[in-house]
Amino acid sequence: MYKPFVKHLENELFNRFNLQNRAIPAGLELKVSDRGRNPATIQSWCYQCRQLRKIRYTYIDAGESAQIFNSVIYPNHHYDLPLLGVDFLSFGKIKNLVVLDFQPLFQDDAYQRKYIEPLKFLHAKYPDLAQNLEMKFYDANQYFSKYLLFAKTDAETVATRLLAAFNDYLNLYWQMLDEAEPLQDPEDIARIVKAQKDYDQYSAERDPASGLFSSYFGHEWAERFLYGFLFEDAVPLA
Ligand code: BLA
Repeated sequence: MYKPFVKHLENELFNRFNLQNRAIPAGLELKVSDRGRNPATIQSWCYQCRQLRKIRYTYIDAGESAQIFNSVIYPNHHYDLPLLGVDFLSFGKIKNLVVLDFQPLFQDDAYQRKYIEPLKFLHAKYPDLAQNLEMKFYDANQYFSKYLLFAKTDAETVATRLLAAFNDYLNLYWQMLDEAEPLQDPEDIARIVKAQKDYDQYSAERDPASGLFSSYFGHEWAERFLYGFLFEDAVPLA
């Protein structure tokens, strides 16, 4: 269901950047579940390039029961840009949840004006994908923007509307990256290192997928996947 989105992201990345593989810890890049009736596979890809220090995406294919495409793009530490976050989920073709955002590292006004306000017109362009839903797992005011796309929708909308929105958000993101001025001051760079690390910590601790990973692939694998790959700069709680 979301495989065309993976293809689209890959085409964009390979056409625009000089990608190098970024290692995924052994055993985490591909896993097939031996539990339950439907086989589930989870596969991940990870790259880096001069501008982007970590580009990761993951696809869970559990046939009819679940299709999930999740991705985060982390800019290099000398850019204070938001992270690009993608979470497209379908359960049983009935429940479809799509989230797409420029995930802000900071919430101050200057940052919002620079990196979030430019999203306003895209957000307005896709009202069917911007539903102002309440968040249960995350704090909407922490690492999300007010112009995120966040919708519970139907397969028809996913098939007909989401690719255009995805393409628009990606293009704006590439444009911001192109125009970004690299930070020079080591203190400014250290602030980004910390902000990206804090994002990983926050996300690892709250990830609503943790139970799903455990149920398909086991608790131990799930913890390694969360702390060893998805949010590798997070430290597991004792
Ligand atoms: C929700 N994301 C979810 C849910 C799951 C995942 C299972 C709960 C769906 C439900 O309501 O039943 C799945 N999250 C994943 C997967 C991975 C993951 C498979 O990290 C990793 C492979 N989540 C993100 C990113 C964004 C994001 C990058 O990982 C940003 C766009 C958003 N996911 C997001 C939001 C919700 C969600 C906002 C709703 C959570 C809430 O209500 O608080």
